[in-house]
Amino acid sequence: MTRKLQLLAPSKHTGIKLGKLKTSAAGFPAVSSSIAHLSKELGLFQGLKIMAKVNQKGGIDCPGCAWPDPAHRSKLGEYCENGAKAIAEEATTARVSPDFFSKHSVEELSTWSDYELGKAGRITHPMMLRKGASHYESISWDDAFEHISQKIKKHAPNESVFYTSGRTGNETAFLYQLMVRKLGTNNLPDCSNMCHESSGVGLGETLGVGKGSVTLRDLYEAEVIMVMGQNPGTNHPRMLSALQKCKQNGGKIIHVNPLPEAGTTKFIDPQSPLEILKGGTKIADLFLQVKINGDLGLLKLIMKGLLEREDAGEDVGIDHDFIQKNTENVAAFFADIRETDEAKCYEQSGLSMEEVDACIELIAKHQKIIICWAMGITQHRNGVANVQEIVNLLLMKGAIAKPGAGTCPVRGHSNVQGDRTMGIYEKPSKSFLESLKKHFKFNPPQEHGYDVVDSISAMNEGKVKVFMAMGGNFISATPDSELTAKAMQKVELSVQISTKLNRSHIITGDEAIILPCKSRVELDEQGGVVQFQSVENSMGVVHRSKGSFAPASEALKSEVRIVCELSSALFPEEKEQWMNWARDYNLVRDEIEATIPGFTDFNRRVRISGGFDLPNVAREGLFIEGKAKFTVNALPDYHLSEGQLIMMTIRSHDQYNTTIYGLDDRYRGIYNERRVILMHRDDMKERGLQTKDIVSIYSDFLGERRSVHEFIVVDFDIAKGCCATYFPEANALVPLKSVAKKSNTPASKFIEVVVEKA
Ligand SMILES: Nc1nc2c(c(=O)[nH]1)N[C@H]1C(S)=C(S)[C@@H](COP(=O)(O)OP(=O)(O)OC[C@H]3O[C@@H](n4cnc5c(=O)[nH]c(N)nc54)[C@H](O)[C@@H]3O)O[C@H]1N2
Ligand SMILES: Nc1nc2c(c(=O)[nH]1)N[C@H]1C(S)=C(S)[C@@H](COP(=O)(O)OP(=O)(O)OC[C@H]3O[C@@H](n4cnc5c(=O)[nH]c(N)nc54)[C@H](O)[C@@H]3O)O[C@H]1N2
Ligand SMILES: [Mo]
Repeated sequence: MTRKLQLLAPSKHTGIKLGKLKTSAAGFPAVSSSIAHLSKELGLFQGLKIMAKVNQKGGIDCPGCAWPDPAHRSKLGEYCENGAKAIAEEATTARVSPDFFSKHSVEELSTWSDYELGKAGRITHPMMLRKGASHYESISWDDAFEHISQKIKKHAPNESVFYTSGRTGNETAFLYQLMVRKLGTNNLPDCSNMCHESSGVGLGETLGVGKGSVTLRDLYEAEVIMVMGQNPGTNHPRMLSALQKCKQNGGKIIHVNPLPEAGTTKFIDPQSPLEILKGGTKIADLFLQVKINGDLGLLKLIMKGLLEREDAGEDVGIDHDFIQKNTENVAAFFADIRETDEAKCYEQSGLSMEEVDACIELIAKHQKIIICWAMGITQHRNGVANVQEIVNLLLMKGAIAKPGAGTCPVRGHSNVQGDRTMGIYEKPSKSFLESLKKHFKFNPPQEHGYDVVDSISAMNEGKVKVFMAMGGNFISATPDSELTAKAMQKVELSVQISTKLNRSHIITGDEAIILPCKSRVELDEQGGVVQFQSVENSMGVVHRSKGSFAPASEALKSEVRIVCELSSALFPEEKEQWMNWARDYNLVRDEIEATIPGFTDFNRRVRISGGFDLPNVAREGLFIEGKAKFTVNALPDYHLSEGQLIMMTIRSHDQYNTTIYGLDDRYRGIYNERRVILMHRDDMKERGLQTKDIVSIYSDFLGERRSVHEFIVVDFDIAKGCCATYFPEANALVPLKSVAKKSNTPASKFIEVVVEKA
C-alpha cells in the first residue's frame, strides 16, 4: 500500500481579524502575552518558575534566539515574550504518545497544519513507520539504532545525509559530526545554509572570520547603529534593550526595512516599570523604507555620497590612515563606487534623495558605527554581495576592530554559530580535518558534502538513501515545498531526532523513525551526575546551558546519548569510547579542546559565570594575512515584467520558524490568520483588490511556474512594488534554484510573483 499524503500544508482559513499597526514593542502586552502562553502550555506556577531560571548565569540558555546575555541580569529573569513562548512550547504538558499514533494515520496527519501538529505536544517514545504502513508503531531504542545503522552501512557513505538544526548543543554537535565523518562523508547540511550562510561567506572572504566582530558593550557605545533587514521586536527582543542603551548614551539608530517594524520604532522595556510608565524610548532616528533588495543600491549611494562630499572639501571621516595600513584593493573599490549608476540605485532602493542624504549625514559625522543585519540582507541572490558592501562601508570609515564599531550579523537559532564552530559544515576546512585525523587517528573524507539545496537536488535524483536530522523541520523550512516533499519520498529511510511533532515526521522516506529527545529545559542525568551542554551566542561567547525540569517522558534520551548509542551500533569496536562520552560530557569537552582552536582549558572556563570569549580576528584587527579586503560588487540584476511584484517571506510575532505558537501577528495588527499577503494600497488598486479579497500567488522563475492559493489580501504600510507572506506557508513559491551566489542560500526574501484574484 502506498500512502496518499497531502504534500502541502492545508490551505484552510482560521478567521482573520484586523487591528491597528503597533508603533511600539514590548511593555505590558508582552508580559501578559508571555504569561498567557506559559499558563496555557504548562500552568502558571510551573511557567513562572521556569522563566526565573532562563538566561541566568548557570541556568538554562533560552532556546529562542542567539542574542547574548548582558553582564547584569534582571532579577525577574532575563527573558522576553518570545523566549517565554519558545520555552512554553517545549515545556508543554501535551503529549504525543504511541496511543496518539495508533489513533491518527500519517495520511490524516498530512492534512493537519504545522500549527496543529506542533500543538499535539511532546513525543514520548521512539516510533517507526514501516514501509507501506499507514501508522507509526512503537519500536525499542535498541531496535531503532540497529535498524538505522544497518541501513546506513548498506549504502555508500555519500548516500546518507545528516542535517542539523541550530538548537543542538556543542557537545552533541561535535560528536554528531565525528560520527558522520567516521562514516566517510561530509554530507552535513544545516539550517545555517538557509540563514546566515551569506554572512559567513561574505565576512570570511573580507575580514577573515565568518562571524560578527562586536560585543554587547560595543552596541552600548556606538554612535550610529544601522539595523538592516531585521525585525528585532519579534525575533531578537532582547536586542531592543541594547539599542535603548545606545540611545540613552546619545547614539543614533537608522532602520532600513520595507516594513515599519514596531520594535524598531519604539521600545518599552517590559522589565522596567519606570519605562512602562514613561511610555518607552523612541528607537529609530531615521527610518528608510527601502524596496525589497534595495539595500545594495542604498549602500552604494551612501559610499558615493561620502566620496563626493570629501572631493568637495568636506570632512566626512573616511579613515585613510586605517585604509592604508589595514586593507587592500581600495583603488578598485573607489573606482567602482565613483562609477555607480545612481539612477539605478535610487530606482532599486525606492528612496528619495532627501532620505539618502539624511543617512549620509549621520554616517559622515560619526566614526563609531555598527551595522546589524539578518535575513532581509542574506536571503537574496546577491546576499553575499550585500554583506560585502556592508563591510566596504565600515572599512571606509575605519569602523572595525575598534570599541563601538563593527559588524553584527544577528544570528537565528540559539546555537547555530556554535554548531559551525564544532564542525557542522559540509565544506570543512583542511585544518579542521587534519586536526580530527591527528587526534582520532582516522582518515576523514576530504570531498565537500551536500548543503541543504544540494541535498534536495540529490534526493530528487535518487542519490540519497538515508536522511537523518538532528532537530529541525527540513520539510517545512526548505524552499520549493512540493518538490522537496517528493524528493524526500524517494529516500529509503528518514530519521528525525526531535522533541515535537512536525511535517518532517509525516512527509518521509519509505520508512521513517522518530527518536524523541530531551529538550534544553530538561534535567539531563547520566551516570548519576547532572550534565550540562555548552552553547555559543551571536557574539562568540561560549557558556553553559543546564536544564532542570523533569523530562517529558521517561523514555527520552539526551541528544548526546542518542548519537553515542547510534555510533556504538555503527562502530561496535569503538563502543566503550562512545559510551564513556555518553556518561560524562566533560570527556567530550576534552576532545573538543584537543581538536578545535580557542577551547583551551574548556572544562574549567565553561564553568566560569558568564562563560568565555572565543578568539575573533576581525575584533582584534588581525584580518587575513593582516589585511581586510575591499570588494567590488555589482548591483542586483533583475527585471520585473509587467504586473510582477517582489515578495518576501517573513516571520509573524507568534512563531519560531516552522513552530507556530499562535495565529496572531500582534505588532502588525493581524490576528487569527496566517494565510495573508501584505500589499501596498496602490498595488492593490492596480489589481482591483481590496482588503480580505482571496488571491492566488504565482511565482515565475526560469520558465517554471509555482503557485499557492487561498491567501487573504491585507492593505499594509509596505514599500510600493513589494509584498509579504509568512514562512513556511509560502515556501512552495521559493524556487529551489533561486539561490545566493557563493552561499547557495535560498532567496526567500526575493520572489518575483504575480497576484491574481481567485
Ligand atoms: N520569536 C522568534 N525569534 C526568532 C525566530 C523566530 O522565528 N521567532 N527565528 C530565529 C531565526 S532562525 C532567525 S534567522 C532570526 C530571523 O530574524 P529576522 O531576519 O528578523 O526574521 P524575518 O522575519 O525573516 O525578517 C526579516 C526582516 O527583514 C525585512 N526585509 C525583508 N527583505 C528585506 C530587504 O530586501 N531589505 C531590507 N532592508 N529588509 C528586508 C523584513 O521586513 C523583516 O523585518 O530570528 C531568530 N529568532
Ligand atoms: N521561506 C523561508 N524559508 C525559510 C526562512 C525564511 O525566512 N523564509 N528562514 C530559514 C531559516 S533562517 C532557518 S534557521 C530555517 C530553520 O529550519 P529548521 O531549524 O529546520 O526549523 P525549525 O522550525 O527551527 O525546527 C523546529 C523543530 O525542531 C525540533 N526541536 C526543537 N527543539 C529541539 C531540540 O532541543 N532538540 C531536537 N533534536 N529537536 C528540537 C522540533 O521537533 C521542532 O518541530 O528555516 C529557513 N527557511
Ligand atoms: Mo535562521
